[in-house]
Amino acid sequence: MEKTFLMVKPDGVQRNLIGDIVSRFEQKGFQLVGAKLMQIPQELAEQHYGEHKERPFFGELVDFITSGPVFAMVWEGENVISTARLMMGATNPKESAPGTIRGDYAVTVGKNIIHGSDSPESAEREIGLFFKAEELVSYEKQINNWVN
Ligand code: RTP
Ligand code: MG
Repeated sequence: MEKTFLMVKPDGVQRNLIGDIVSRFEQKGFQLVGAKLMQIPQELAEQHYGEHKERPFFGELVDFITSGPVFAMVWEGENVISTARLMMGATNPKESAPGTIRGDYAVTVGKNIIHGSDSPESAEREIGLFFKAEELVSYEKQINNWVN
């Protein structure tokens, strides 16, 4: 089953949005298979956002993501990578639709509440950066028979 890496960023944690965000993905029908509240070390932040190394906002991005605790999660489900991106909304909250997480809660691109892997390759890479294999669980829920 497909897995993705999602993370409530420091602004989402500070604004008490962990519960709402977890609830949205649970209610959609996805299954949580790993989670932890953590403070991201500088080196991990630089690796995680490595694709943006040359961008002018890289320094700010790393400073922001290391500025306070984040809630890191792995979610599982059919098409979870692309569907989670739709549920998050566009990167810039100016363009994210109402009903999406960023559309409902964010105003500026630098504080856009949630991160989500953008492809199967980045999902695998990011899950590996943030979680050890033994921190993920595999379990069956009867409710999945009503979703799939
Ligand atoms: P994320 O990686 O955080 O899930 O966001 P994303 O895929 O939607 O967007 P991405 O292009 O990967 O950008 C990563 C994060 O960088 C910040 N950003 N700032 N100042 C700017 O112009 C700018 N552009 C992007 C955003 O916080 C974005 O989420
Ligand atoms: Mg991204």
